[in-house]
Amino acid sequence: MKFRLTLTLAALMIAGTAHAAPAECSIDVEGRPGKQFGPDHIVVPASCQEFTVRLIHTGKNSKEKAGHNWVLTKTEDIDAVMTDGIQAGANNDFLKPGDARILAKTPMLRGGETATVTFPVSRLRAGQSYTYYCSFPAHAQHMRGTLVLQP
Ligand SMILES: [Cu+2]
Repeated sequence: MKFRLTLTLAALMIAGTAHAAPAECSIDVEGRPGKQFGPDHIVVPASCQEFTVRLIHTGKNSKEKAGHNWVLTKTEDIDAVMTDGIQAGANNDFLKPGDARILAKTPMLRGGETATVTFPVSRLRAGQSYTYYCSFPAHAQHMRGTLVLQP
């Protein structure tokens, strides 16, 4: 009886694994105290249909004091997106509403919060440099990373 139960549990665990999203099509990104993203480089496999980023704010501050989000743009767009975002203000998470240059984004989080964003990989092109950053004022200088599509 005990042996059979063990087998059943093992089968359930295998079934659970099979239903989970492929690990390489998702990644956890930590927004850390000291305005750091970990990791600061992401490689998206072209074999993925969609890619999911789970942002974890590992700090303790409020959203107003030191919020973190994860915003993806082409590297050449980031300066203009940031300039427009600062003008859009805190009510818009420092992002211009409807900005088509923003390829993916999470909400602004406070310490301890987690958010997930999933975007179609067809949005990315091989050979194009992408940058992700936190749009909270004065965070982006340090709080940014690069993303590429792996052909
Ligand atoms: Cu931040």
